Amino acid sequence: MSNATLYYTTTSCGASNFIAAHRAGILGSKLEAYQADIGSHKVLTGPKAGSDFYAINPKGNVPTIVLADGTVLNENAATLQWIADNAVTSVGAANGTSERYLLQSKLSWISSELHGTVGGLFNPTISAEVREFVVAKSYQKLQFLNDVELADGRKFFVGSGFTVADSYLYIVLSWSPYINLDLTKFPKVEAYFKSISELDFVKEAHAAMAKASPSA
Ligand SMILES: N[C@@H](CCC(=O)N[C@@H](CS)C(=O)NCC(=O)O)C(=O)O
Repeated sequence: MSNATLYYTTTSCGASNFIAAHRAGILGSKLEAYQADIGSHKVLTGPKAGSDFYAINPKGNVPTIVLADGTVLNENAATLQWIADNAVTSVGAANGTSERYLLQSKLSWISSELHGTVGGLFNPTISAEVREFVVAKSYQKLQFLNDVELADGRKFFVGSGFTVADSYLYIVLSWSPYINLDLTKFPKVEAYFKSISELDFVKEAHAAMAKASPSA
């Protein structure tokens, strides 16, 4: 059976799947990874380079994982769990455990509450009034992260080791400077972000994505 294929970009939420798959030890074995351009909606690298990304994923977004049986999987909460279930090095608790349900819950929170809110700030056409509303809502989410989820200074979002929830949360937080969100207001969140960004395998994954870019 052929491998599954991940489509991602180097800075979007798709990158969290690359980082997780790199940590999981499945890139080039169970999962091939190719870049897509989510502006032009073209595939950038790999055997389908130059082709219409909508033909692969009608939503046109990343992450997209095309499974070996042809199933097209989207949505971080699902794609990241596929990576966790196919990992060689663990990036998530086993199915059926309380910790796994917690992982699902946190992935859903990142996707629907945090990513779903801050993502709106990438839109250059929003009015100042709308922007103010979205920034306030984003800060509410980050405050919760700071005061509740990460209040004890934990290094990882779920359990005692790095999971797919960390790769996703880390990437969403990494957008802050580009959308003018001030993470220094949230010291626990800032410390968490710094600590994940300094992990060797996270740095390696960024280097591998840069190397795989067409401009490299
Ligand atoms: N609901 C999706 C959102 C995925 C998403 O927003 N992907 C962005 C990059 S972070 C994208 O590909 N945008 C381009 C597009 O939608 O055309 C999830 O939770 O995974």
